[in-house]
Amino acid sequence: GSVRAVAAVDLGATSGRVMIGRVGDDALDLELVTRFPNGPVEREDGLHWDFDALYGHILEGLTAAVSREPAIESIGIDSWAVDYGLLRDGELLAQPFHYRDPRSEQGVTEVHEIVPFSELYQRNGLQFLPFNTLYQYRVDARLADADAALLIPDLIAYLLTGARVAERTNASTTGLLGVRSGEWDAELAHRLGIPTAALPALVDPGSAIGRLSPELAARIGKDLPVITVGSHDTASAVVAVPMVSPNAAYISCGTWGLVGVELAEPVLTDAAREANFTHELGVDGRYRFLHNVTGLWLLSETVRAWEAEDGAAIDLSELLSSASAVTGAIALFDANDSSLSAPGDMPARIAALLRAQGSDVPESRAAFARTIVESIAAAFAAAVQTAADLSERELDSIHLVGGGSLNRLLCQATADRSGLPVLAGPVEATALGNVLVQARALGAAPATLEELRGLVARTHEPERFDPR
Ligand code: LRH
Repeated sequence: GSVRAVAAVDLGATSGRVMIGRVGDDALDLELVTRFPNGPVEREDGLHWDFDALYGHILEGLTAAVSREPAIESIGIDSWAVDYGLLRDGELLAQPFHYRDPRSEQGVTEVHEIVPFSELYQRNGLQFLPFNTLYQYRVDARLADADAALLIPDLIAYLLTGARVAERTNASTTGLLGVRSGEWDAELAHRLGIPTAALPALVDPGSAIGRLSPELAARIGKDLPVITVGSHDTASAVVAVPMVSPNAAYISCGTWGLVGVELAEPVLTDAAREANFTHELGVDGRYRFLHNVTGLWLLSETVRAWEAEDGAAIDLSELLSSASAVTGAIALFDANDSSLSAPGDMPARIAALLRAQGSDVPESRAAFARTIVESIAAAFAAAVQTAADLSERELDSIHLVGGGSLNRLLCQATADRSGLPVLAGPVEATALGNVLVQARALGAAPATLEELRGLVARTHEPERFDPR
């Protein structure tokens, strides 16, 4: 059969990319067009994203994609969750805040005074994360002046097409969707003083929501539709996890490690709430029953601090191979400790945690990196076990996708600590999931998630790490 092409915009917390995806009967591949850096920017009023820069990179990337592959038929956009921009009269009110900005702490206190967390969990099914959008909205004074609040991928789609929608998988991370209904919980918003007028109509992944404005069609070189995908990056990643067993767990590992299983029904028990397991909405109405583990953030922030100290770049693969060669006892710390969530100073903060628990601080950088990777793997293994217990499943394997799947030390350590085989890859699961959902909407890919995953499995065979 013929091969069809789409463009995928995929924005992670540390880098973004525009890719060409090609899909055929037994073909699925990605071509990188541009990759650009992303990260927190400190401004007078706190940590932000440089949204204007991101948008500029996206337009350049789409233009280059169409010139390389004129057969591109549509555009799909995904990004990290929870963050948003406010529009008034079609203009962005300010550069969006970064979810690591501490302003949301006050929002947490205020929201939980009005609606206790146990009630919130029954309503929205979300694990507690201090930056869930509802806490941010609660302390955002500008929300009252806005006529729309759009999550990052929806904001980009709006700028491209003029269509204002809220794609459902990402909207579920706001905390304002009913976990069972998948609709805005207007009563909850009302109690929290969050104006519902700014919340756009919800749409499912796979909807053609609009076409490029004439001006942008001319600039990019083609009049294209924007098709919603699982616009929460983790939702797109889970689409492309090549799970063939119903008893597989997944870990989508980039800045975060999202660890869990896919469910058809929510598990809204006290035990799930106490274990802080979330129910984010997935593509095709599935639940992403998972826990956020701090992932490669710990390593990238550590390396960033060492590079600043040295005034020179560090070769990550060299660091990891020397870390693999470290022998002897390895100290572990709690990767999820809240003291590690802000940017900056990571080696010192990890050392403080180790000292506070009476552990020796590794002296060499290799040993320090080993401690980080093993601590992440230990947290992954614990979360997999909790997912198995809470969902009452006998798990037989762990799929590890995303950037972390390239980290062989992490894959092996996760297998060793969980006692389960780790099936690593694809590294670009998120972009693949984005491409597949567009292709399916165009009639160019099979109908069910199981078939889509089968295509990923056939074209991107995972690498197996058996527990030792
Ligand atoms: C991963 C991710 C994760 C969210 C966090 C804000 O990129 O989307 O699923 O919890 O960023």
